[in-house]
Amino acid sequence: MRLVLLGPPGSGKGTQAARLKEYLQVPHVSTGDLLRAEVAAGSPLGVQAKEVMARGDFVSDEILLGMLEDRLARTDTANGFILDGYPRNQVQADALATLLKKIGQPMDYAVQLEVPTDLLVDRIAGRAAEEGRADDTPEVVRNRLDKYTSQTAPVIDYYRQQGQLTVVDGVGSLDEVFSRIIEALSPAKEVG
Ligand code: B4P
Repeated sequence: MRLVLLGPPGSGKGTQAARLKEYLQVPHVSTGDLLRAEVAAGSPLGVQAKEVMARGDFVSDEILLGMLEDRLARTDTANGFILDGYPRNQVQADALATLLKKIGQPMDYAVQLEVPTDLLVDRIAGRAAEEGRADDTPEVVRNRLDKYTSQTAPVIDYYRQQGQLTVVDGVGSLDEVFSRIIEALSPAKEVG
């Protein structure tokens, strides 16, 4: 199964992708995690990405596409993948469509996790207290939410128009949200 998880920062994309990975037995491809690994390794790309991420801005479309192409070229994605954090704007959505066509891996679902903004802010504040991520400070979170509204939210309409969008209520316990996603995907899972 090839699945894209969409939703604002704090909507539970990474959290649910970690569970879906076990359930669907396909890798979780998080562009945020790929970038954080580059930052941790101190690679030239990581050095470039570090400041951009700390501001809550988007890293360049060109860098992201290169990273994604490399990741999806790995053999573990042969039976599918869960893509989390990409696309974040229309340029990336178009690039993804072209890439998936090129590698002959059509997307099955775009799942949007819907969560009200005040809850997103609470969740991220909780993570900030636990993990101390550089981009989880209140000011940076505001910027990330603004970027989501102006650049990522329109991508949701694009998937809706393509007939690929499934909207899932992201409010509730981790188990509740997970069950809703599985339910939304079940016809595709049965088909295989
Ligand atoms: P990401 O790593 O994608 O960060 P995110 O949007 O906050 O989502 P994440 O998956 O981590 O959080 P989740 O909602 O699961 O991106 C980080 C940065 O990388 C971006 O700002 C950007 O700079 C860069 N970047 C990444 N992709 C890019 C791209 N394509 N183009 C350009 N730049 C890119 O969880 C958040 C918190 O909520 C957690 O603490 C979790 O425990 C909690 N939570 C989740 N579900 C819950 C629930 N049901 N109830 C209560 N709490 C819950």
